[in-house]
Amino acid sequence: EFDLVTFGEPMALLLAGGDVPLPNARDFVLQVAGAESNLATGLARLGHRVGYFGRVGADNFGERIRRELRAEGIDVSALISDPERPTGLLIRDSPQAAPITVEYRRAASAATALSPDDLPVDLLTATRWLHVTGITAVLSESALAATITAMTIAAEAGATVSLDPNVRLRLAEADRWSTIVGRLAGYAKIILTGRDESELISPGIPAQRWYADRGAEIVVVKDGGNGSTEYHCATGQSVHGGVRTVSAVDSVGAGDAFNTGWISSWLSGAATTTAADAELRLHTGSVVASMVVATRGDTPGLPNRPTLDRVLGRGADVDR
Ligand code: KDG
Repeated sequence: EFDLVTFGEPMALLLAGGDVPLPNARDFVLQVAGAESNLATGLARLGHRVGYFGRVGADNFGERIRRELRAEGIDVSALISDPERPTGLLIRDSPQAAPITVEYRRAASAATALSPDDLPVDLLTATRWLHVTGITAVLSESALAATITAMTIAAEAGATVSLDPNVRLRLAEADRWSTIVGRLAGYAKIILTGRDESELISPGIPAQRWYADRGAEIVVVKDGGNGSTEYHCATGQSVHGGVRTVSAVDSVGAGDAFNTGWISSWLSGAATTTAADAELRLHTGSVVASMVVATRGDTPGLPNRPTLDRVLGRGADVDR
């Protein structure tokens, strides 16, 4: 019934307006953030059937997140509203002449209480694909247990399971990330990771080797402006993809956008380890990422299907 199911902590994002650094910001734009909800949004916009669950507070931001995700066409029937804990909050800027600053207000948030009891087994057993990130697993012991249980249920029901570590050092130290991602990796067939975070997770060991040792079949390493490389563990072959260069205004969300294009490509038929399929997946990932970094916020740049098709050269430059 679903092309992809994913889960995590959806947050209200207060994004400082314009080029202003956070302490000077006077106006903020409200958006929805969260690595997994970004992926859910991206895939739903591309026409895939998507289910998303997790926890928000029974509060105003929680209501807003639920409405926004539902409006994207995502099934949020299993998203829990917690009357006792607040919705997670992310506050950040996107200045053009300084590094981005992120502040979290997510300690003891609703999502930290995620537990195996919250898992919607009906969704997890009715999906072609389950995507998880390390972020959810580092939120709490119960969220880690929920993540592993969800991966097990979906894999047993025949879903392809993918993992993006998505290391955020604000949430845990590198050692803890390495331990937790190592545990999750044993349940995932496909790894979508960033080059920098791989150096934190497996210092001195190439990501493709570290994850292959833990059972991965495909490891995709995203390396920003240097492009991305897909490693096929069984054969030792790799395929490199370039980047689509645009003038970037906000790099946050690039990884989720890449995953959106890569996974969408697979779900739409490019699902083998041939070089042609790998090239199409990497190219689609880089195109979606380029569209997101050219806009402020995590999701406003995520395209719908006709727009993506045109950027991929399957339509007119101008739709008029
Ligand atoms: O991947 C983009 C994310 O960094 C953002 O949406 C927030 O999930 C998030 C996090 O935990 O930092």
